[in-house]
Amino acid sequence: MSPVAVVDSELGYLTPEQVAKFYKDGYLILPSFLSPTEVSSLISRTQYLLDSFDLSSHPLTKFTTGEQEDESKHVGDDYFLNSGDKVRFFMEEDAVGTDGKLNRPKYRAVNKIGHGLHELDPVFREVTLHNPKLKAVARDLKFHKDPAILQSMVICKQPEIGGKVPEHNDSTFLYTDPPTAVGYWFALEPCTPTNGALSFLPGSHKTTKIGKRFVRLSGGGTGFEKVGEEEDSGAGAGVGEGKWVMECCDAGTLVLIHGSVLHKSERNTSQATRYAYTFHMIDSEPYAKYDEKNWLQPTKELPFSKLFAQ
Ligand SMILES: O=C(O)CCC(=O)C(=O)O
Repeated sequence: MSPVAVVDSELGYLTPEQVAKFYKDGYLILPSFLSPTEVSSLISRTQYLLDSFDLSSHPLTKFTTGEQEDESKHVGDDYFLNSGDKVRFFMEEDAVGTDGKLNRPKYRAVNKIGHGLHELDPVFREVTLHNPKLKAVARDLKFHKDPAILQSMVICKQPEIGGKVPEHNDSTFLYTDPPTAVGYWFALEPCTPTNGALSFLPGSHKTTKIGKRFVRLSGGGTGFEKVGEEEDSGAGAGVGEGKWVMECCDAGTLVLIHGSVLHKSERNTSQATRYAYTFHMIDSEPYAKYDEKNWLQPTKELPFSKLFAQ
């Protein structure tokens, strides 16, 4: 642990008003959290990764967060399930033709890169695990006692085909008992009404029960499973109609996302990319138990890193 980082992170970053807003709305927008230099180094690194990955050995795995019946066919393969400690590339659905081939250059075809960037890639690692400002935010928020980091990704939201992300909450996908997921989402480019800015249903974290979770199925693949006796009061078409707030923002903005708050983003219909970097924090044992059925599992080689121990 670096002594400088400890001193800086203990200075604090969030005001009491910002902390209160996070707990009231279930999310918080922090403009200019990343400096322009940090943003351009993350964009350059993303472009390097997109240019240099090997398409010839790629299974052309598509990614969707929808709940269509065929979802497990898309995501329930080894390429997805074993990506927690790797840097892998998932394609936009509309970038793969009926012949199974990409219909555009690979750097314009990738929906997201995941899910071990924060551990394995030096540039993403630095901004995630060795960032005094981030430690200060986590300390100020007091959401976690001993936060661990997992499931990092760059979401590319490609021009014209960047798929919509239906309304969901993150604790469904990264279940702990009790639920403790928080998303840290960084805009690397301006987010606008036409390129797929995030939208939120403010306050929904207080009324939404985590009634289902996304699990590895015993017979292989993935699916949704009911949690306890709770009715799932969460995502569904038409939920919260008229009450959603779209949060357009500039590059460098950090958005904190409570694991129970409903959020979504629309398809990118513009000519511009909408790169974002995101990862999640959960609390560690004994404060929360990470579910062994979760799609993403820590490995012996790469357990979840604890933020305050870095
Ligand atoms: O970046 C997006 O469009 C969606 C992100 C999201 O929903 C998430 O990280 O949970």
